[in-house]
Amino acid sequence: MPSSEISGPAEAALASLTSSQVSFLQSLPKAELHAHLNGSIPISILEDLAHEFISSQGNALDLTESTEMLKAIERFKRGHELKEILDFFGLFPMIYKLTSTPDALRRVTKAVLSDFLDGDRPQCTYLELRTGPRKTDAMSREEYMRAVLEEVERYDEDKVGLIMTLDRRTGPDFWEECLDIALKMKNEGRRLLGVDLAGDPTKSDVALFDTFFAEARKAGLGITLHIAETLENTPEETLQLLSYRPDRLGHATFLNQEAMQIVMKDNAPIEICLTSNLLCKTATDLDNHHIQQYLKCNHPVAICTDDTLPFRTNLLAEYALLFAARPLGLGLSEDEVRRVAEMSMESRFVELLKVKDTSKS
Ligand code: 6MZ
Repeated sequence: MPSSEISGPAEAALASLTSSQVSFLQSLPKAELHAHLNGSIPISILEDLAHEFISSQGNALDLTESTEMLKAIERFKRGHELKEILDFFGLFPMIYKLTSTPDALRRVTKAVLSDFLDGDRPQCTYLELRTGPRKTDAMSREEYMRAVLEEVERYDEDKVGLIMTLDRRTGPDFWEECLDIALKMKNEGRRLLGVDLAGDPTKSDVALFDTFFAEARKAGLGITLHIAETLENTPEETLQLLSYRPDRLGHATFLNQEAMQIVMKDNAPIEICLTSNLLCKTATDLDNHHIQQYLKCNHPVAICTDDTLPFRTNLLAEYALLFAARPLGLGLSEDEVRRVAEMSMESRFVELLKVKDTSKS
């Protein structure tokens, strides 16, 4: 993503760095491990899809819908003002309208992969992209996964892998279908590395998913879970999620002491999304961001973007938030930033599952 497309705190941090500091950040091998496909679509591609959608409507054109769509694109360009995290989930129905055919899905997957991995200055060395299999009028959930995997597998396996996301708002019917698809993909040797639980953090009873995660683990898939993302996530829910023995954790913003002790003991890396947390207001500022407590005790973290489209950021700019002097950034030294980047590479599922395999034998 060209830096002109970013805005907000990460852009300010990046703009404050000297060109040699930016080159240093660019030179670091780093892994992006928490990026949602439909939240990472380059704005130009989304805009093209919107125009094509509108012109394909012909006489059936719904003027209100098309106006709303174009207004939403303009808001994406300006950067969204979110009052709270729940506003964020309302952004997706419009995006989903534009990525509901296999062709459109392939096109956005290709663009997202290219945005992270291609060009003179790729955002990352390695990418684990995640997405939830969506059933539409034009494709089944299995066709959805196959379309995304096809694009992922155009790259070498030391560049990119896929994670299947389950939406918390669903239940057994949904996860049973997803489990079948995941096991089929795994048996076929496709590049599905792991599974995730995401979506509106205030919804659902996470105990509904225990069999899904047990079966996924048995099949050799990695597990990452969005956990304790908001204050509304109860300590009981957090402990239930930790009982699935996740290999990594997404956000882990509001862990109480008991949960923190388990996380430290299991040494599960934390996927940290600084701009996402600031804009969704689950962190008030960088000084009070939960990354501080993990860095203090040298607990593994991986810096990630979450959703570059609504959060107007990129991975380089997220690293700038670590490196820039206070108050724009956390003011970490070169050695500290280098170590954080190394931790991201060590937190790839391929590495974590290797370690677990060795410790079993
Ligand atoms: C929880 C999130 C998220 O799967 O359609 N998603 N879930 N917390 C977040 N951080 C603020 N960011 C994205 O990607 C979009 C979907 O990912 C989940 C939401 O369910 C969103 O609908 P895919 O590719």
